[in-house]
Amino acid sequence: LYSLLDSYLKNDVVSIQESIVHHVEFTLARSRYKFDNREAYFAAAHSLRDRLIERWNDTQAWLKYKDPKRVYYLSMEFLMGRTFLNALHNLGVIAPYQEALSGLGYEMENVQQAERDAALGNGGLGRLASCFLDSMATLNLPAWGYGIRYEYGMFRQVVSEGFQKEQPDYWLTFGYPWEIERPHVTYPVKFYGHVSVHEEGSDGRQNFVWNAGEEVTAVAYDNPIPGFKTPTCANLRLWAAKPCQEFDLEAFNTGDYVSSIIDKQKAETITSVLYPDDKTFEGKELRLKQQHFMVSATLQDIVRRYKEQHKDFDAFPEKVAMQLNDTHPTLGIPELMRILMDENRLGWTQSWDITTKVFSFTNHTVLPEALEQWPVSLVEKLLPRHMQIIYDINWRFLQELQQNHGISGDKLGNMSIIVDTEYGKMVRMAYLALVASHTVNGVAAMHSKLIKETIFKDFNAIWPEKFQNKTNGVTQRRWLAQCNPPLAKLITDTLGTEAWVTHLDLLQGLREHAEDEEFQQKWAGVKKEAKVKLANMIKDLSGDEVNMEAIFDVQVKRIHEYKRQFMNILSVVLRYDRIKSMSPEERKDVVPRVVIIGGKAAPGYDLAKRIIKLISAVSETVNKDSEVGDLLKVYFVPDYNVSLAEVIIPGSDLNQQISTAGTEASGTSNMKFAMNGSLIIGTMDGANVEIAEEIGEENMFIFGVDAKEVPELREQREYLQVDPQFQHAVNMIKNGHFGWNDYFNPLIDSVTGGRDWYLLANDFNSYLQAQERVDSEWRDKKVWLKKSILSTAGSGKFSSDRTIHEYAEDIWKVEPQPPSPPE
Ligand code: 26Y
Repeated sequence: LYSLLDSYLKNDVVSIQESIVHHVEFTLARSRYKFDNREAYFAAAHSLRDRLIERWNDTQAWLKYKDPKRVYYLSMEFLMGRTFLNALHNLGVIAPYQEALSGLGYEMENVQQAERDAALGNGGLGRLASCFLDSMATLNLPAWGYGIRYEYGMFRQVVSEGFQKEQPDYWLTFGYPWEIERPHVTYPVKFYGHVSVHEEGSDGRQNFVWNAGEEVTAVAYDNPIPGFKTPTCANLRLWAAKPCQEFDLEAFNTGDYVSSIIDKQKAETITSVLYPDDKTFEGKELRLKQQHFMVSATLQDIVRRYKEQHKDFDAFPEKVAMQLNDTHPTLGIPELMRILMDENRLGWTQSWDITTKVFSFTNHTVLPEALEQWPVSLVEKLLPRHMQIIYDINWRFLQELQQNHGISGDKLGNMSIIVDTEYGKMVRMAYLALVASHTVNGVAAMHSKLIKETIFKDFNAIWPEKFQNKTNGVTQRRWLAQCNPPLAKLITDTLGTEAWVTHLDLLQGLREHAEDEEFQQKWAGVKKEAKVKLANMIKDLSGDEVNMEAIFDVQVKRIHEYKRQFMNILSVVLRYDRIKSMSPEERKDVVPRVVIIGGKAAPGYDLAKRIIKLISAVSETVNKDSEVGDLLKVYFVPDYNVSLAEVIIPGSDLNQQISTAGTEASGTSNMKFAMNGSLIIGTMDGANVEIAEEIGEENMFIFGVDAKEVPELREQREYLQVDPQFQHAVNMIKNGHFGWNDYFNPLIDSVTGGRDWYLLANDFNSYLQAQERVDSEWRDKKVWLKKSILSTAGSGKFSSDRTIHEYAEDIWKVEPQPPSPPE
């Protein structure tokens, strides 16, 4: 149990080399005299995995012994990226591994590159879940993540002639060394069929029996999550679907053996692919199956673990907290009710009391098109018992509204979990999550305020105490220490301590050096190193050598109208036009820019795909224009993902966070950029507002209307004067300056003629002025460097350690459980 205090596996260079060579020979079955970079990676990964398993076993044994309250983070997405460097860093063994590998003839840098990203998420929400795991482990919290082991992660984006093409991401091809298959941890998950009712017992209580029409097996895969320099190793348990052994034996006796096998294979399709759409809800049956599959396996697992140590359910709320990452795992609510009532014979009142004490829920968006509403007919067909329970929950909830809150009529209908629409009856998942959760939170102060005033207004009126804010954060281990070692070293040297890696507030200590010229020179030096890496990446993808003196101006995130990449490119078009109209003499004063844009469009999101084509078209025209030369370059970086972010973010000078105020719930890349000394040009939206509070508005380039002005401006869109520069940029595209004019018409239509839902035209002038300020401040290197230093210095609040600490204290009521030796 206490071997972690006295590890069996040694971390000296020779022991590490022995273990690497051992894995080359016996795990990979390659010759120990001849292996390539990829094999070196797999062998080193397996050697590190051994060390993780040791910690994992000790941590889990310790938790079983202590039996504290645990927290489970339920999420349909975990956007993990690579694990190798992260695990090395958190275990504090980068240096010996580097030496071990180089002694064997391998460069750490090349070995690392052989790892493929685990991209089991779309964007912000999935990456947040991954940052949270890192922080939970680092804070020694008794925490597990639960999700799905998709065989195909986020698609690979290939850009061909400017058009996005989606390619499957079969990330498991050569095996994934960071997971541990648990063939004995399996649960049956049921679908379809019908419910029968039996009167039973002396109390005459009804007994509901769900006779399923289909059953699949969920198999656990554990992914160890090491904390930074703590003995704790948390767990991410991902479920894979396998055909069920016992079920439908009947089918095999009908004579059609081959079709029966093929039928069985269908079970596996449940976990085959991540849905790549992160903002428009589509009521696809397979997606609902995925959600139920994940929560059913998870709840069976959690209940089994609890029952191993407790004879009844009385202590369940003192031992279990579950966080729902958006509404995607909300079916966990009726599933827990079903398990308690139908499988453990608890009554409704006790089951409901338990359920409402264990669940809490995070909302990540106010955009109506992203809110999940499942057709009652579909839920009824797939999960008949769950639909009954949802009806019961709703009925009791509506009773309560009438009796305790005097609500009736339309208002009652507005709050109902089940709503009648033109497409039939729907289950509003956010309302179900809200009714059953003890706490709901938004992800930045502004967003948490907005949900109380808009989508959850009526609920806030009756349950104001349910609502909280938990401003997002990111892990400084991955997003500063690991991805930017030169900057990390400068920070450590300057502060005289490495403690910022777990106490990010200490970055404040950089403030006093912000104007120190010698320090500024060092700062400029490390920024240059990071820019060189980014420039090399651009060289690899375009063949171009970019101007290192240029502002590296970056916008990387999913492509969406509300994020306004279109507005960015319109300003680039104007900049291009302006340079073209200048005399050679005037051009000497132009501040050079390298504009970098990256991000994936949901495969069915037509306008987003046209935006990608537009960026590519502008890029092509601008980059080959010899008159413009290196005063302006534009690149679309294909296949933006976690690993590319780790190069792009440190190498940027300026980052764009330009969503229409009130639309971006938080944003998290804004925090990563700030940590890495990149200046923000952005709107007062999401977490930008709090970032401005921390690093000072004067150190950012803030523009645009306030969220509170947006609804009224939207009303007036038709009558507003269109900014002439906006019109000019739009006309250039329309007139075919970049080719493909007809193809861009739908895009142009979306922002003209009184449409422009996201107010691009309205914010454009203010945006251009902010861009002017960027140029003028860049000219004064000292001013820019000072702001860059202050950005990093002010980013301490945005550590996910702070966020997780708040969740643990205010919502989960769980405490750190650092393993310690016996008394
Ligand atoms: C239901 C389905 C269509 C769906 C799938 C994924 C809906 C939403 C999502 C993902 C949403 C998401 O990534 N939201 C982002 O969450 C981040 C973490 O809180 C925020 O920083 C960011 O502003 C928000 O857009």
